[in-house]
Amino acid sequence: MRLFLALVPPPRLRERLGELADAAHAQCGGRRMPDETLHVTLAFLGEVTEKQATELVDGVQGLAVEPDEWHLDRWGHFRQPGIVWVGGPSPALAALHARLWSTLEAQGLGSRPARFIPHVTLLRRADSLDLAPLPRTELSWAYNQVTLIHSIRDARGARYRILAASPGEHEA
Ligand code: 2AM
Repeated sequence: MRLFLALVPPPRLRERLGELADAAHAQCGGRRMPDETLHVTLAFLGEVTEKQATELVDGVQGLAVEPDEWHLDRWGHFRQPGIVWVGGPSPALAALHARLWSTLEAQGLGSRPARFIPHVTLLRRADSLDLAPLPRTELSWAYNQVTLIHSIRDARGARYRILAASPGEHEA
């Protein structure tokens, strides 16, 4: 099964991100990510075995996440494959990313990426990557919980199923 670790936005922030996705879609076209799939990926694990998935569930349920706040104050893109995102640098998220990957590598799981650009993907296969006309973004994301997600791919894209979450509560 194909798994990843992510932060999942609380409902009100999800709505705000959805509004940004609408604005980006009106400007850039492409495929808008459905609201229910919006997240920031902390670690993409790819295909893992059932046994590894069980170990990951246990690990995430015992994970202590220092509460912090992430400021999403910029638009960005990845030229291939036409991804448009919102995000911004965060030493706290970079530290969480590094800590997660140290644990995952010790378990022989996944492959640590060369760099980490904290972002929420809003569009894929955008027709235009001219982001200059987009409205300013000033979102704040208070987080305290990491979620383990199963990505189930079908003809329409991917559906996400939450397998486990670290201790902590979502805000409204
Ligand atoms: P994204 O964070 O830029 O959107 C589930 O597929 C999530 O893991 C997606 O959000 C996606 O990117 C990320 N992802 C998918 N395939 C990946 C890969 N091969 N390497 C790194 N991240 C990947």
